[in-house]
Amino acid sequence: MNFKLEAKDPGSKARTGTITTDHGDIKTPIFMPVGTAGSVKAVHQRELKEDIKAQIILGNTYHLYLRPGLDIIEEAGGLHKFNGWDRPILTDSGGYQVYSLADTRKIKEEGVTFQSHIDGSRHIFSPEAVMDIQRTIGADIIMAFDECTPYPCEYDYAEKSMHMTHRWLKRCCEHFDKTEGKYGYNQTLFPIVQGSVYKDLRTQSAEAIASFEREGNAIGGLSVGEPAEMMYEMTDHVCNILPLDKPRYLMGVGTPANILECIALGIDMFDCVMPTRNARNGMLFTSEGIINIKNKKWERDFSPIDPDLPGYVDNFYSKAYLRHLIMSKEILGAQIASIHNLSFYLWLVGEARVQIEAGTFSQWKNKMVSKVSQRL
Ligand code: PRF
Repeated sequence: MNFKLEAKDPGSKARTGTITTDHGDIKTPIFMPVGTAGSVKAVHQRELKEDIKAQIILGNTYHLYLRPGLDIIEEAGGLHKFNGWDRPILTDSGGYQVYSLADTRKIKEEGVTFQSHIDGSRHIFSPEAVMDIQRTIGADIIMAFDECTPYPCEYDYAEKSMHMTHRWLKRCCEHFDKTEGKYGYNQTLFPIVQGSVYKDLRTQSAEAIASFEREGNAIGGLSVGEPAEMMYEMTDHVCNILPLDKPRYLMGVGTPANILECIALGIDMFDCVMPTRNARNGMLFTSEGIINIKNKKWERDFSPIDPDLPGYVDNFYSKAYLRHLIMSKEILGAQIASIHNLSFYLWLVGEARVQIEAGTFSQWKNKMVSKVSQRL
């Protein structure tokens, strides 16, 4: 992997760059659609490429390990071959899903023991096991095994947890560096900064993570229920410590406004289930603001979903028709709404890139933040 910084915004810490992987380039800032079980819910790979213009998607170690299982993914030749997505993939390590989904989990120095939310079977995720699993899944970018602390979190717990995440990172790096990819292309490992909402812990964690000198760095433990201002403050603080010349990935963020604000703080990569999950419930993010398509107001609105977007579904289908589909729980409704929301997210980060290159990002961002946050 390689990262080339390109333009810098004069009025903020926003920047553009290109990440090069063996499965192609990623132009940053970028949003990564979430494909938990190897599929971005309700969206074909062809639509991901041609309509949404996704450059990289995310998969989850926890889900793929439990189902379909590593033997099947390996026999397919890795996740890219299995799901037909030939562009870059990033996998999250399970260091989040195991806390939010698994039953009866126990966190120890060695790793986490848990029971599958699917069939109750017992498993252990250690830093070494999670490296092996992600080698087998075959993602281009793999994540370190961490503990994402909840919010709120007592200082003592956050401190202990952060130190364990650092010790786990050392084990992740040692194991990753002595193993190889199974499918003939390179993989890279990103460590994750933790430290809850405590500035001194965030300083310690960012410095520790930077000292491992990996090819990119991630910020975890945010967007877990804390106020947005606190998330921005922590992100800003950590970005001031992480090296400038490596990509920074803010995990699990966020709303369109969160993404714009964090691009301004120097974040390059984002992922979130929000555009797909909320789409299935009828919440649409558009260039004019947020639409709850179930609202009666849209019943007879035959205008396109979002005429300002270049995509097919945004111009072809009307709000009234999409409302009818969502109200009737038609599968097509989930498909159209998901494609629309992801197209909007990818349009937004692409436009941010254009504005950074033009040196006009800050003014544009301020205007866009209020536009995309309003409820229509
Ligand atoms: N750690 C990991 N994955 C994550 C997070 C984290 O802290 C978050 C936090 N918002 C989302 N996904 N491994």
